[in-house]
Amino acid sequence: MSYSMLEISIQDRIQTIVINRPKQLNALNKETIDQLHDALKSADKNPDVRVIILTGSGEKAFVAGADIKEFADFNIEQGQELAANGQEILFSFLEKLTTPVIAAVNGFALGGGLELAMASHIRIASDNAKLGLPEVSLGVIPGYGGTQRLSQLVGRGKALEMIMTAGMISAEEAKEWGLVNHVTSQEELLPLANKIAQKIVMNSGTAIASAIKSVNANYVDGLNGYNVEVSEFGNCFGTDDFKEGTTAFLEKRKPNFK
Ligand code: CO8
Repeated sequence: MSYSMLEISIQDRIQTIVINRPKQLNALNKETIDQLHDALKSADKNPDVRVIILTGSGEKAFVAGADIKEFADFNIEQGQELAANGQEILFSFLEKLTTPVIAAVNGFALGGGLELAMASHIRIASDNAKLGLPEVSLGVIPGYGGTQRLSQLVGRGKALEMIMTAGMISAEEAKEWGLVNHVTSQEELLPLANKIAQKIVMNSGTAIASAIKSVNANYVDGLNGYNVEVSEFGNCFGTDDFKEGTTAFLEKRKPNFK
């Protein structure tokens, strides 16, 4: 697939995906969602990619939401289909990727944009970022998993306040709320994302994949996360990374994970 809405680069096993619709503040139209699905899927399958950084082009927005022009005249069935399809191919898909994804929030992260950041495994923000779920001001609700993931990240009370007021919070407030892990200047945002990614790259990819599956299991109905952890823990013992990691420790050297 060619990516007219994305810019993709790779360095030191870290792939950076830039959502590139700056004139529309990187709003997620269908094409962008399809391309993101394909790009994330390819990156996850690519053994040369160990971490993905997701960001928006320009200095103003990460993603200003789903593309409002696309769904303004939808009916009930089309609305449900839009949300279900988006959740399946992008938001839940991203959350379940076993390659870690860092969202570098470089400006507005609104509606579907904040939902995209929340589906990522780690979020960091620049100090000009504004985060919010303004959907109720448009007569809809967050439909890409926002009602669920925001409550998981900041608690039910704060989530409901943010959703019901349709307001935006600053990057600093988002950090205080636990919605982002770090806040830095716009210039330092991608270097910080890369610094975190480089630390992840040093560790075992198979163990990281098991950790993501185990943590995610806590949020899946009918799954016992402790049981998933036990099973994933056991699986690690069958990996080359486990042999390399423990051997390196015993030989007093740094591991070299393939
Ligand atoms: N969709 C489409 N176009 C957008 C969007 C968007 N979400 N956000 C901005 N744009 C466009 C504007 O229309 C404008 O285009 P044009 O120049 O052609 O008029 C351009 O980007 C620049 O925007 P502004 O001129 O408005 O820039 P400002 O600096 O004045 O304002 C804001 C910036 C505050 C970010 C403002 O653009 C804004 O409020 N945008 C909409 C934010 C929003 O409501 N986002 C939530 C959308 S709904 C959503 O995400 C639902 C997710 C779940 C859906 C599930 C399926 C139904």
